[in-house]
Parts: sequence; C-alpha cells; structure tokens
Amino acid sequence: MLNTMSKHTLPDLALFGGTPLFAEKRFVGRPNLAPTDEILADMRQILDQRWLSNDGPYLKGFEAMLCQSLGVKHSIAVSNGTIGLELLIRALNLTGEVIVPSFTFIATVHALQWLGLTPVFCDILPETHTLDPQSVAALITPRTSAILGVHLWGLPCEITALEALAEQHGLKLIFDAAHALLCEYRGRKLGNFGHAEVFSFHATKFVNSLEGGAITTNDDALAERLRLMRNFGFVDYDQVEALGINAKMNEVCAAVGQSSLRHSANFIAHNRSNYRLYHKQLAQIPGLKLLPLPESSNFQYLVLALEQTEFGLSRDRLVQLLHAENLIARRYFYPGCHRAQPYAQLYPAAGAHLPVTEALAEKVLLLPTGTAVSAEMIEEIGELLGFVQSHAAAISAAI
Ligand code: T4K
Repeated sequence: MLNTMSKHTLPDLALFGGTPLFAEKRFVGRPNLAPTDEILADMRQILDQRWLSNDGPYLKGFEAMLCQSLGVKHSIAVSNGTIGLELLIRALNLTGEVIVPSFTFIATVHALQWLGLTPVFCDILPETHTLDPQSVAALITPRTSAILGVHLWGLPCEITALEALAEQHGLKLIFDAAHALLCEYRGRKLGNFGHAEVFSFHATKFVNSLEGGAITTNDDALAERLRLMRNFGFVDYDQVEALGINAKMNEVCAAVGQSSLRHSANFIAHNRSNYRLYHKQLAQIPGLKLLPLPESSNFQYLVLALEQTEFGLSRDRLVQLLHAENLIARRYFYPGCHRAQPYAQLYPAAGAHLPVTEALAEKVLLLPTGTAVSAEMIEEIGELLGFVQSHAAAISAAI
C-alpha cells in the first residue's frame, strides 16, 4: 500500500522518525511474472508427463525459443548464469589471465577465480560502464588467453574494437550478457557475438526461470562440447566422453522461462514506460543523472549517477535515507570486484588502474523498476527525491 506523499518538513522523513513513504519494502529486482494460471498449467503438465529434468520437452522448447528470439544457432540452457560462465571458460580451455571489468556482479570474476584463472581487472568507459578497449589493449600479456566483456545494464560492449583486439592477439572473446537479453549491437541481438555469450535468468532478471541461465553461440563444435559438459560428459547410457558437471536446467525452470520469455515484450514495454516516467520526474533534480539507454534496450535496470556537490548529499547518505522510507535502492556494483575478497587481498593495488570504476562505484545507485513498479510509485519517488535534494543542507546538518 502506498501512502500519499507527505514529506513537507524534515521530521516527516522516516530517517527522523516519520512514517515511511512505502508501507512495504520496494525492491530492485522484484520478479516479473507471467499470469499464475499459465504457470500452473505448465506445472500440471510437467507432473503429468513425469519428465522433470535431463533434456525434457520444456527445456528443448525454451532453448528453441531463445534461439529464435536472438537469431542465434545454439542455446544451451543451464542451472544458473554463473555455472554457464564456468562451463564456457572450461569448454574454451582458457588458461592464465583473462581481462575482465571490475565493475560487474561478483559472479563474473568469481567464475574465473573458481577455475584457477587470473582475473585482470580492466577499467571501463564512463558513458556505458563497459570495457574500455584502450585499457584492454594495455593489459594484454603473453599470459592472456581471453577477454571477458560484460554488457552491463544491457548496454553492449564496444564489440567491434574488442573483436579486433582478440583477432590481433589470438585471444578468445566471450561476453557476460546476464543483463542483456533482447538488447542489440548495431541492429543484431546480443548473444551472437564473440565465441559465446552467457545469459542469466535469475528471479531478479526481467525474464526469469526462477534460477537459470543459457550460453549462446553460433559455433557448432563449441555447442556440442557445452551440451556434453552440462550433463557429466554423457553421450549415451553408460558412455562418458568428457569431463563434465551437473549444470542442467530442470523442467520447472524451463517452463517458467518459456512463459516469462513469451511475456518479455510486455515486460520491456512496462520497463520502458517506467524509464520515461523516471526521466521526467528526475529531470529537474540537480545532481541526479539517469544513465541514457538506447531504444533497443530491455530497460531492466534504472541506473542513476549522483553528483554529491550538486545534489548536496552523498550517494550513501541518500541510500540510507531511502531505505528508511522502505525504498530499497541498491549500490550495484559497489565497491567494485577488486575491493571484494579474495581480490582485495590478492590484488591490493588494482584500484590504481581503475579510476573510472572507482569513481562510478561511489556514484551509482539503482531504483526499483519492472512490473511491480507503477507510475504512481515513480511519481512519489520523484517527489521524495526532489524534497530531499531541496532540503539537503538541512538534512546534513540534522544528521
Ligand atoms: N553476471 C552478471 C553481470 C550478473 O548481474 C549476474 C547476476 C550474474 C553474472 C550471475 O547470474 P546468476 O548465477 O545469478 O544466474 C542479484 C541476483 O541474485 C543476481 O542474479 C544478479 N546478477 C544481481 C545483479 O542481482 P543480489 O544479491 O542483489 O540478489 P537479491 O537476492 O538480494 O535480490 C535483489 C532483491 O530482489 C531482493 O532484495 C528482494 C528482491 N527479490 C529477490 C528474489 C530472489 C524478490 O522480491 N523476489 C525474489 O524471488 O543479486
């Protein structure tokens, strides 16, 4: 239930004892869902068919839908995006160093470290928060085996420049496309680039399969290897042809993934409309800048940068204040992977080469969007942010 906007004086703020703006917590990452009846009908079908996992009909259907939606030859659905990255890293026999951004969800880097590779943290472009190709070039050594780009917030990496570098130095090029389902690079859907790309269908992603992920590629041999590895290396009853693991997506997840993907156009339309409303609400607030997204985006994340000198409060102070109002804004991906363990201990000097990453990690905050967020809520959030900014000096003094 939404209260009406009632912040007229400082004591009205929940941080100072007022009633929170929202009676319930409003999260970044509240799942989008297909109609319950649609999901329940699939659950019944799964129980009736008594096929719960291992290349079942829903899995096959989900993979086919993904291939069709992305215009890609192969899609290998897996139990989550992180294990998708790990399968891909193994399938490509990566060794030594892999160049990767630090400004990403920890899973991107953990996947490398988990497999004994050395993540080499690279800085990003301030406009798109994706790998800076010039910084990548400067980090290539004889030990480098690959570049792992992340299409953060659905914004595509500088793919052409990264392809040229990979080609020139004989490196593998892969992408973490966890945020980028149905986004595009130069008119072509992401999922088609590099040697392969990895998506996540975690509950918080705009298309979700409860937990899940998929690797997409146009390389037949790589796809075959990945399929083998996903299921312990089995090619037939009693016949194991390769080292593998259990990375299978079960039928329930595949069914939820299918229904979610079927509704993806509605989810994107809702996200886009939210994005425009936020844009309108925030335009007049000094010090808050909405990250520009192209029309082809899925708009699943609402990303702001806060300039403290203009806004009057630090990003962290604002987050504290919003949490008190039950608006659970997030500091993705603070403090940057290089400052999280084990990397902070392994590479204590990494930050010196990551000025853009370090600056963004102090500024970025995400607000809730998705189908759980209404136009009315965005209006309330805009009014709250406007009130906070215009009373920033008094708030600072009171704290
Ligand atoms: N690469 C990148 C770039 C990624 O962003 C991710 C995942 C991966 C790789 C790895 O993919 P997976 O292995 O996860 O498939 C969340 C997600 O757990 C994570 O999947 C996602 N990125 C990341 C950006 O966000 P947390 O730690 O913030 O998640 P959590 O559970 O706190 O969820 C956020 C909020 O959403 C909660 O506070 C409440 C709400 N929520 C969450 C769930 C799960 C709900 O309302 N309902 C729910 O069912 O990482």
